[in-house]
Amino acid sequence: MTSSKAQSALSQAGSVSVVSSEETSEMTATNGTPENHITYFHDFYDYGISYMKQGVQILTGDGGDECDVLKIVAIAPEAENLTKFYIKEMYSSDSKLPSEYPLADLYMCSNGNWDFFPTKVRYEKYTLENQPNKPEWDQYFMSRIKEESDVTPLIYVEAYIFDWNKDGIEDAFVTAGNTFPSNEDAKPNPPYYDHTAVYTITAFFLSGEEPLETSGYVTTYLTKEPVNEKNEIYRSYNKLENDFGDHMESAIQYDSKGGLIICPIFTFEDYDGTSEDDMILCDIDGDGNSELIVIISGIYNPIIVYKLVNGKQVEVFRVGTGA
Ligand SMILES: [Ca+2]
Ligand SMILES: [Ca+2]
Repeated sequence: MTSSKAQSALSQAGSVSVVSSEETSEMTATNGTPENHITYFHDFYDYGISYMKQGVQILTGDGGDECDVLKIVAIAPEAENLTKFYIKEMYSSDSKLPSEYPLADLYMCSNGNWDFFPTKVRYEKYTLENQPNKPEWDQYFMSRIKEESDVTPLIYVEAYIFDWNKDGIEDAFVTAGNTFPSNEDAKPNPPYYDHTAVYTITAFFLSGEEPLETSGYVTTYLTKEPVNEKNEIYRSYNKLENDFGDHMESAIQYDSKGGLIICPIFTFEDYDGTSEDDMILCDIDGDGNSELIVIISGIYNPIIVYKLVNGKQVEVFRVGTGA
């Protein structure tokens, strides 16, 4: 990294070019895009996600972690020397500030030169007062929640909406979840029912296809039995009067009348928060069609690239994170 930074600085000073003469001639030959082109996704690291070499995609299947991928693309230009294509360009324009969009400050970087975001995305963030009316989504998420509990409300968190397969029917990448971070002083306010669940589920709805759940959990281990280290109850809706138990998140559940209430959760455990899977629609390989890039929440979880093949989503590449 240090030597590239030095190269970059030298380049800016005009004394050394960061691209080889061979690469320079390729660039001029194909209107700004070299024959061999690479695209990285940048968050903390630079993840190679497309490397087209003489018309053939090199990054396919399971690429291992980002270090393994860097070995595969070893002779390709390094990410920090390339043009940045900011993910905020993916979103259709509305009144939101760019910073209100997921991943808005992150970017792709590439030596390609084409429209990286041909499929525009509408982003919707939901509140308890403003929930979407989507029976198709309800059907999927309710069936998942009811695998574990019949008395847990369906709460939507956010959705990315677009038309990836261009059939005029909206496709959506949707997260539902009934927990959220909260740490103000709180008294117990447990749910009315005993057998409730907490969940976070992200699913992709491509028109004409079965929903694809990218990640999710529904669990019923959280009960009204007070936190009590001796009894190995480390997380609960209740705590004993003078006992420990940190409050760092709450759940949304039903009261006795079927209304929604906020139920503080008390815990002895480490709390690493809940988060949603993120997604990007981006033409990473320059074929004019967007790929769906899913960033599974949580450390060590992969970044997965899907392509549309005969109208269906097909996983073509994954790279592990957190190595
Ligand atoms: Ca569609
Ligand atoms: Ca593409």
